[in-house]
Amino acid sequence: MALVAAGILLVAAHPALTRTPPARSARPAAPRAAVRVARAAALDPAGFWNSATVYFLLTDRFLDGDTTNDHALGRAQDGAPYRSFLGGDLAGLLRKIEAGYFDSLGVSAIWMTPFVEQIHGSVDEGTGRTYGYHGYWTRDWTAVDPALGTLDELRAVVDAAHRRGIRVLMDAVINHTGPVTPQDPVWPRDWVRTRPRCTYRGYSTTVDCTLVENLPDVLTDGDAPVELPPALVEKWRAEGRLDREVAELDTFFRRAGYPRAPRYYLIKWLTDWVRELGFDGYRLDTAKHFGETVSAEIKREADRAFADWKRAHPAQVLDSLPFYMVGEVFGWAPGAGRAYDFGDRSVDFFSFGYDGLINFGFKSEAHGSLDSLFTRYSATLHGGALNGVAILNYVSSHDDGGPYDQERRDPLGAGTRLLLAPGGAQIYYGDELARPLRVEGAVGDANLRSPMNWADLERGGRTAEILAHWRKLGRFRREHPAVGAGEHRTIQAQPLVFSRALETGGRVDRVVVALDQPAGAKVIPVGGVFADGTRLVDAYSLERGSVERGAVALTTPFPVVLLSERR
Ligand SMILES: [Ca+2]
Ligand SMILES: [Ca+2]
Repeated sequence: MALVAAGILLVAAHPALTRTPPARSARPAAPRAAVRVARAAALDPAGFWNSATVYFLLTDRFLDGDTTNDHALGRAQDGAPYRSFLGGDLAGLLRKIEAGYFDSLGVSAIWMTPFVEQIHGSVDEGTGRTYGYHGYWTRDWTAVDPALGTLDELRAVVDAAHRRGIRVLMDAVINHTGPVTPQDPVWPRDWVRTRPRCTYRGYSTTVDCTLVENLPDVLTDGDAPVELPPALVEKWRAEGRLDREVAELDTFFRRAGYPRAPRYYLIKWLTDWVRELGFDGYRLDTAKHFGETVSAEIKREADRAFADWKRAHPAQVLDSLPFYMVGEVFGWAPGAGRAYDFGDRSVDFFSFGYDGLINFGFKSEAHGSLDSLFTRYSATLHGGALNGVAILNYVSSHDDGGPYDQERRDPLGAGTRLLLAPGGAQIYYGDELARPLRVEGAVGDANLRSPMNWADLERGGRTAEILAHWRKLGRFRREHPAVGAGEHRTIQAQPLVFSRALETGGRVDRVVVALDQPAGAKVIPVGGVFADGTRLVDAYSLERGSVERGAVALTTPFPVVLLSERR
């Protein structure tokens, strides 16, 4: 929340990436073995996540798989347009996982909005009556919101994704509780501050304050012990689980030795989901609004929880990739290097538990020259300021009022830019179907959160063509980790032809991509990446060709060519 401001196991398990550094550049061609996947090899987290495609969805807006939970907790659909719970749920998400929707897009990980129990009431922050359909207004960190489904359904989602080699990222909120409403009492004064409001002029006015009016800020900085909030005690007693929750907390504090300060309760509750269900990582919400040392603590406990889950579920462990943490440092972009500048203080979040950060610059930078953008990103990720860490690019998101293409004028170009850029790619649900980002009646961020336009896809036509484009690119990314994690080299500037190469345990994954090509016959220079005589396949058209005199001639109706060695 930012108020301000593998694949299928047998055939497409994610290519293993070892710690071997990527090739500095494409080498002169020589006979070489086909790049094949070895799941068991040690994985380099930055390489994995820079090559990953993360699918981000608002569970409430994705698919309604069970209409019986649509009015859970007595919440009415009486909010402002697109500001009530609208029915989407875990059952719907499960259905799409099992239908292979994510596999067909080459998705490596699903990031769903927070599933924990939200405030029961609603508030108006100036954009109309709003419910916690988005998941960022927690009431109870230990329960699944019944509008989204049950604990069993959540477990089924994670298990089903894992069976397909798809990881699941939990969206974790520690900065604030939900707003106060007539049905949702404020947490005790030793748990939260309710003022001042952040003014975002420096570090303290970004951290030690409430993001907006009536969004209590958890006291994540102090070490003073606090008791459980009475409202939670009453709730858990009514649910018959008070004794168990209290005993678990006692065990946690005894083992860890932490003071009973608010943040450690939250860390216990957040990491329990990892320990119980096997989430593969966190997307940490509002990362710049609580002290960075807190994220390091979260990571330490999450690592422990993930190891516990793996020990208890050996048959479900995908591989040795460690727990992943990607942060929402709103406004950070790779051009800034590792640090985020608060004005009066600069913080290197990568040094505090984050393996990756969301890239808030891509959606603007993608309007410029792709040659320049790709070259710049590759240079910073390979030997530059961001060597060894991950970035997550996006063209639209739930919070970004200035997406790459709000009118969806160029959904194919958006896919090309996002899925071929160096770094991780975040597909925001519906990017691949040109889901409208401006909807009748919606105000502010509600425009970005319209229900998934499955009906457009069922009608076929243009929407199906757009999806086909995203699928080809997404599967190419999954098949070739060099696309996101390899080193970029421009072969020809106009029209753009480039290569990516990634060395993994002595083997090299190489691709050549050509954009803006004419329909019909085309000749693609491969710049010595592939030797003369090498047999290539274009993953976009499935046309085949061989390299002759440093180029391959193809006839395809498409402007995009995605070349790799034929196996
Ligand atoms: Ca439902
Ligand atoms: Ca804060």
